[in-house]
Amino acid sequence: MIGILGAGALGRLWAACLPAGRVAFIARPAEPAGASIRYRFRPFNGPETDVHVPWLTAGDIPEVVLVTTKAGDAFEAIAGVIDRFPRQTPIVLFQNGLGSQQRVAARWSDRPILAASSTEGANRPEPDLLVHAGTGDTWIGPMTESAGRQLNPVVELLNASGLTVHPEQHILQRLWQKLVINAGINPYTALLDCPNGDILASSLYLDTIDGLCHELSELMRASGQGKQTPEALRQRIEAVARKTARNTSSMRADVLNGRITEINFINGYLATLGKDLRIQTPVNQMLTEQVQQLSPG
Ligand code: NAD
Ligand code: KPL
Repeated sequence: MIGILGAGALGRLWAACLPAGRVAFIARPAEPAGASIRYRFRPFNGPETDVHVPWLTAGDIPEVVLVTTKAGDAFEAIAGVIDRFPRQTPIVLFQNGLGSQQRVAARWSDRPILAASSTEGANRPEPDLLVHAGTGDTWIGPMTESAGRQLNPVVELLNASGLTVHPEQHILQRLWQKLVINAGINPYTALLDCPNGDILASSLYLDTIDGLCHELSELMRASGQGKQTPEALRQRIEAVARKTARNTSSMRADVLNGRITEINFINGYLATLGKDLRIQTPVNQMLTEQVQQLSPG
């Protein structure tokens, strides 16, 4: 059995793609685990299907736990249920950004904690409909020492989904690469309330992107992520903004739906890291504060 903690868009995507009967959602401690969760699944290609996913029962021991909450919820969600699972159960963190993964790995350093970086796209235009909006790749790698031994078995289990899953020994590097893209696109789309491609002609973006890329370059160098020039980072951000030009970013979608954004784990993480490393991060700080004002909490 594969346990999924967080029955939102990404959790429902994995539950729909993994073989039926092999998956269960994990309820919050105080939540009565009633009837199964039912929803319609619209795959990227092919007809819609109905999906029923049961709740994990007290006697079920999952082979692996996928954590698919938002970054700000992951630590508390895991803390609420982790004592139910044996010490050797691998736990895979699917959160965007950085900060939450390191916090979980530091707290449960004796457990096999892995992190995933995924470019799959899933959303729920209606509560009972899950749309696989874009296919991508998922890289999984170890965050704690004991996770190294579990990497290949976990990747093999998840490959049964038909989604593309790769082992990645240097998962932090992979998460940093995605962080750069999210830091350079998401806050602008949220502040300007526009699709990804439209940020490129805006004065907010044009006035601040070189400063942001300079901060990113300095932070990466000081964090052991190698030397990447601000110009190269800007090119990568702009290539993704053009490729996903008509997309609504996850941060803009969160703001439009009145949800808390993941800004504290994207530009907010970078601003905090800058303070720790004594690197000035005025653009990350400004973007974080402005996006924080757009969402609740
Ligand atoms: P979501 O808001 O749709 O789903 C999160 C779910 O977690 C919600 O159903 C929420 O009720 C649940 N949750 C919160 N606290 C919980 C707790 N204590 N116990 C159990 N469940 C709890 O978010 P999402 O779009 O599925 O994204 C989840 C994470 O995956 C985010 O960090 C996101 O950035 C990342 N991600 C999402 C996608 C995607 O396509 N949706 C792709 C890549 C990465
Ligand atoms: O990952 C994304 C997000 O929206 O969070 C990008 C790459 C910006 C695509 O929309």
